[in-house]
Amino acid sequence: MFDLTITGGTLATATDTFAADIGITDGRIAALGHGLEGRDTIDAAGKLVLPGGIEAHCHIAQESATGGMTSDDYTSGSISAAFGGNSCFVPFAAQHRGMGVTETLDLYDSRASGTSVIDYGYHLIVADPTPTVLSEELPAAFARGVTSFKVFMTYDLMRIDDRQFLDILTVARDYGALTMVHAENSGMIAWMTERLLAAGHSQPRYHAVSHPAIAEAEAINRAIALARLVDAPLLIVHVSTPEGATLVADARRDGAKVFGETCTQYLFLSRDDLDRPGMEGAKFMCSPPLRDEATQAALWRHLQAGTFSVFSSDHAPYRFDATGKLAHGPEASFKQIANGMPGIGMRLPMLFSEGVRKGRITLQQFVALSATNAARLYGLKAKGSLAIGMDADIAIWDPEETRIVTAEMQHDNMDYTPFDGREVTGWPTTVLCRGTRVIADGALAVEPGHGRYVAREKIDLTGHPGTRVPELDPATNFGARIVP
Ligand code: DUC
Ligand code: ZN
Ligand code: ZN
Repeated sequence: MFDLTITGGTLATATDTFAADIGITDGRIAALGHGLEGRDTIDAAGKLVLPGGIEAHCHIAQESATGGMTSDDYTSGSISAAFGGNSCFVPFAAQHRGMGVTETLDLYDSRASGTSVIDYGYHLIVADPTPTVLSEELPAAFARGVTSFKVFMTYDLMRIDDRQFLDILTVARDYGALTMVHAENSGMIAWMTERLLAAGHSQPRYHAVSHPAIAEAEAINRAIALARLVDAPLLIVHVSTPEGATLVADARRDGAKVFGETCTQYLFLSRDDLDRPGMEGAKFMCSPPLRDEATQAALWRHLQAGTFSVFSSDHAPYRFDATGKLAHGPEASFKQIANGMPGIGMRLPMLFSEGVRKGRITLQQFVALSATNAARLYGLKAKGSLAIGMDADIAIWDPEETRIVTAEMQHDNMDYTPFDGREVTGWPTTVLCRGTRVIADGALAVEPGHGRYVAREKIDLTGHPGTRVPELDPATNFGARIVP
């Protein structure tokens, strides 16, 4: 007799689809089989039973370098994520210059502890890689289960230079952590911005012009070269251009430990959205910016072909009011408007509806992109699949339910959704985190605090042989030993 059974559903993993019941005991999957009995039962007849989603790129209770705070905290952010089919998320803990890394993680612990409805971890943003950070605090972060570090190649208050980037890549490599990078060329963006503003082009639409595609391609190319120099794993986050995606695909084909992520908005929105009347376009400002429809099609092809290991929302919620997008008033220039848009609750419904339902990707690809790949890449060993012994993190989907997207159905602390008015088919109706219903038949069923911090493990690089440059190969560098 199990604590809970989920019966009669169609299960899907990243490799298979099959009919089975699930038996859950002590929050873990204890059996997959037929005729299982439990003290409690969820009837999943006619439903898809999938691994709970893992949202691996979102900004929650995070202040930007200029002081603006995201509108979602770990309660509203996690609730919105859960309604969107997720049972775990990994927001960022952002170090700002002058802060220590341990201090940063303690701060985020104080924000997240006891407030989330789903399990969580953090990626660390490293903006100030001092010698102490590199030699003591990053290893200490790794030891407490923070096994991925994001760096920025742009933004004056956040960016690191190439040499600092190499330092972080090397420390991360040595500990088994993954470096993530926001790859855009800072100088190109600053140069374009200055000239656009001087010419009076300050409206939201010019945000896209100020971040040209070539700025992303240049930075991705450089980031990959830096990672290859020291044979370190690297994930390029929020890839928004075919040029960038091709660089990722080429590096992967060469054996480099390079991974790519794209996000909902780059598949479904375009720079035309930035051209909406008045300041409406500000709702669609994110970095890298939205591109065009040919880009959307190319990114879909890369998603289909496996270039992207991770598909995320990049939920960066700033309300369309003076607390967020309009903090510098209704006449603010694109340079003053907070970058980012909400979408933590829409990532999976959009991908399911437009991807699986429309035959662009298989259900297996959907599961891989929604949970399994992120679990493997980010060291969430007990999550991301339906297998005996794993956490019973499960999303039960009604594949036929059709909804029209509204801001109200998001459950976040936002006043808009960029996907307003879209019709989606397929919706997660019940979501479990460690065997407990977080969402039960469309309603929130736990208190904040159900979610626990998950200490993550080192990255699994099986199947990624890496590359070695001759100058760092003891066989061809006259024996110099710079990198072990
Ligand atoms: N990078 C992100 O990852 N999200 C929001 C804005 C940004 O620059
Ligand atoms: Zn970024
Ligand atoms: Zn982001």
